[in-house]
Amino acid sequence: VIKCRAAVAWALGQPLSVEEVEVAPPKAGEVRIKIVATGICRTDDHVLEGYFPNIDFPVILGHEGAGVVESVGKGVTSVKPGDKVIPITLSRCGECSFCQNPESNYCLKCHFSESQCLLPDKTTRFTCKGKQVHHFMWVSTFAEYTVVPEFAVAKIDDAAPLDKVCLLGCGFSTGYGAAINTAKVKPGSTCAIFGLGGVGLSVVMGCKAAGASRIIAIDINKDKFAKAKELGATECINPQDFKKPIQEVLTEMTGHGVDYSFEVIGHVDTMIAALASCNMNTGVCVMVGVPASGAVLSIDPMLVLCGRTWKGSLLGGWKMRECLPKLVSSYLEKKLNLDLLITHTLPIAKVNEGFELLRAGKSIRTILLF
Ligand code: COD
Ligand code: ZN
Ligand code: ZN
Repeated sequence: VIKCRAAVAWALGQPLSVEEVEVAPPKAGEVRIKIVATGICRTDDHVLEGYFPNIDFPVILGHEGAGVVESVGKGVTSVKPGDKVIPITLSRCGECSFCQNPESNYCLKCHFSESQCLLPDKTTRFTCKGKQVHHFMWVSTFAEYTVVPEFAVAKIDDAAPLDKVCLLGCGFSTGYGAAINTAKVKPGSTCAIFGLGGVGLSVVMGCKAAGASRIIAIDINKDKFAKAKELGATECINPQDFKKPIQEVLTEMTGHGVDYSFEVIGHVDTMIAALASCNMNTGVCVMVGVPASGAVLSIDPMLVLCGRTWKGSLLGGWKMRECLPKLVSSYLEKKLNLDLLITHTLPIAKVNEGFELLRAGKSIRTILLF
C-alpha cells in the first residue's frame, strides 16, 4: 500500500480536498501508475455540478493524465515498472466484437458499459480516512498513484514530456480526432466549430491539418478568439452579436451552410444549431460535447431527411491503446501543437484554483503537477 496525495471529491458542488490517501497494490491484470501530470477537463467539472447522477462519492476525478508505471499485477505483460504511460478513458479489451471491428473505437467492456466508479472487479483501490473512495472512468488521475486495468493503459515513448502529452488522454485527441477520423474533413472545405474550450480548439487544429480552407470558430466568450485564430480559425463569431439564430448567420456567410459542423459544448440548443448550420444535403455534423444526463433532443426530421449526416464521436474515434503512442510520436515530431492549449500550470495543492480558472472562462487547459 502506498500513501500519497490525491484531490478527493467528497460531495457534489464542494471544492476538492487534497488529502493523504492509501492506494492498494494492483491486483491481477492491473497496473499502478505514478501520475506526474494531469489536465483539468470540463467533464471533471460537470461531475461536480451533478451532470452525471451515476457518479458515487467520495471519488477521485481526473482523466487526462500521464505518468510512469510503478508496479504491475499478476499476468500483466504489455507494460513494466518504469514505462511512461497514459491511462486511457476508453479502454480496449481487444476481444469483444467492437474491439475487433476496425471501424469502432468503443469496447463493450469499458467503464461506459459497466459500473463506472469501481474497477472491473467491482472493488476500489483507494482509501481515505478509513473510507473507501471511488474511481472515475477507471483512471482517477487526480491521485499521485492510481490503479488502472492493463487494457486501459497506453505505453508511450520514453522521450515524451508528461506535462504536455497528458492532454492526449482526453481533450486534444477528442477534438482533433473528431475532425480527422469522424468527420473526415476534406481539403478545401468549410468547417464551423461551436465551443472553443480545449476540445473545440483541438477540432480547429484537426480541421486545419485536414486542409479545410475556411474554419469558422463560434463562442460566446470572445476572449477565446485570439487562440482560435492562432490555431487555424479563419473567422470567429459570437452568437450574441447577432439578432438572428446562429444557423441562419452561418448559412448566409457560406451560401448553403458549412460542409462540416462540430458541437463541442454539450448543450441541446447548440447541437440543433450545429446540425442546421451544415449543408442541407451533403453536410456532416459531429456531436462531441457531452450533454447532461437525461437531456433529450427534439428536431425537425427534415433537417436529416434532406441528406445531412449527424454523427457522434467518442474520444475522437481513436482506438486509444494503439493510436495514443502514435499521437505522442507526432507530438515529438512537432506535428501537433499541444503546448498552445496549455494556459496554466499549477501544483496539485491548487487544484481548486484550476477549476475556478475554467469556470471563469480564463483557462483552456490547466496542467496539475504532483
Ligand atoms: N454558444 C457558443 N459557445 C458556448 C456556448 C454557447 N451557447 N456555451 C458555452 N460556450 C463555450 C464556452 O464559452 C467555452 O469556451 C466552450 O463553449 C466550452 O469549453 P470548455 O472549456 O468548457 O470545455 P472543454 O473544451 O474542456 O470540454 C468540452 C466538452 C464540454 C465538450 C466536454 O464535455 C468534453 O470534454 N467532451 C468530450 C467528449 C468525450 O469524448 N468525452 C470523454 C471524456 S471527457
Ligand atoms: Zn475529458
Ligand atoms: Zn473490447
